[in-house]
Amino acid sequence: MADAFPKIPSIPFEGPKSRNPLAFKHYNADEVVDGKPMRDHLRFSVVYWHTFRNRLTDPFGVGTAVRPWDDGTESVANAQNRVRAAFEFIQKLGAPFYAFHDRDVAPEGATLRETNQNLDAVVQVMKEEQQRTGIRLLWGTACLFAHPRYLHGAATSCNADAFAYAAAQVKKALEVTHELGGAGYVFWGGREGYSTLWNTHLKRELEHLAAFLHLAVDYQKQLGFQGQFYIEPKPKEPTKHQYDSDAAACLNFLREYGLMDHLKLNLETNHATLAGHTMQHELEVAAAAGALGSIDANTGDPMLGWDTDQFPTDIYLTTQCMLTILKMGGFKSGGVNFDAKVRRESFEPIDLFYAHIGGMDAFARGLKIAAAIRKDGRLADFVKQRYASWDSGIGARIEARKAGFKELEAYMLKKGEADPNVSGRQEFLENLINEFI
Ligand code: XUL
Ligand code: CO
Repeated sequence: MADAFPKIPSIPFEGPKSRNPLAFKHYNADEVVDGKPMRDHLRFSVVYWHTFRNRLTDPFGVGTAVRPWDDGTESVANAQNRVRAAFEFIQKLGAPFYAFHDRDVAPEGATLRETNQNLDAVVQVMKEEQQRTGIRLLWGTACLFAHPRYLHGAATSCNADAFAYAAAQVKKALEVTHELGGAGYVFWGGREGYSTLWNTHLKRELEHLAAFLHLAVDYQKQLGFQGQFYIEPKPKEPTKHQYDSDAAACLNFLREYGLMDHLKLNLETNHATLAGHTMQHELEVAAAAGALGSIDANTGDPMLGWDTDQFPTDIYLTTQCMLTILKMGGFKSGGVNFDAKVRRESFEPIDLFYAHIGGMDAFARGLKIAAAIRKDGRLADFVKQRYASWDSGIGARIEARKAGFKELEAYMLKKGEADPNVSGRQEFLENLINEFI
């Protein structure tokens, strides 16, 4: 196959003074930050679905994407060629990972058997391309939301056959993820939710979702797949209410059904904002439970209330992400996965490069800024001081569960009043952060 991006060289690092739009200004893969090369901190990943399958349609218009390497057919040969174009892109960009859904990479056949054969034929090329380039799979997943068989959901469908079909599909997706040496596997509940409660047995659907995940864990063990399982919260779209609505709801679900040891969270910025949270909130909630696994890096548009999946360029956002990730000791199996798409107006192949370069540079800056804030230490010291009353005396006795209500009453009767002691200093801290940005 001829090169898909013949005019585009491998993207170099040229530093902040460069004016070359096809160069990194901040992402320098080998540069050591806080004891580790940027490459290993950030573990950037390109998504197959948006970058290679999204035709840039919207509800009002057809696709606009110009993709000269793609003949537009649903043939296996076209799917195999697309893989070669994808790996050329990822290699030129210098991202170490990618992620895909089963149906992104290979066409659905007339039967499940034929669909599985199509997938095998394309996975062979993916394997060859992984070996040729050294690019690795961050995670695989199954598309359990596009086909009409899943219109009522997959694991939470009212139809047991839809559950069975989804199980067969995930079984195969796990097998190919394992074959490709995937570092993880994601469960995003595409249509696992409801449009109206008038027709929905909510408790039964939740139990089915839990059963589905337990069956997946069983099969993971049978396969010997060591990759990390993740669940990806999202509150709405396509359903009115998705069961995995936010980090707290996912954690509650995992705890209720005995799944906490088996799944971590894959958090996405635009899903956080749809849930009425900041990404920083979602990250902190997951990290506090020891369950922050990976992130889908993107952003929404505050003027648009839907899942616009834009590339992240906001340095405050990337700084907040990297502060929590550094605090938890870095990614283990996860990474910064660009679940983002170019705008419908950005239809040329080169726009895919600009988009990813911008996202990678924004995260590289976020990483450097977060590392500098941590090295400076004033922010962490402030927080530590703010809770100093818990480090000794009555606070330490409460934390150790030694003081009961009787002792606390006696303590306050003697002391008289709880002094608000110090200001929260929000403005002071916002200024402090701005010293670094
Ligand atoms: C949908 C979404 C998915 C998951 C994988 O909003 O984020 O692409 O990341 O199924
Ligand atoms: Co996502």
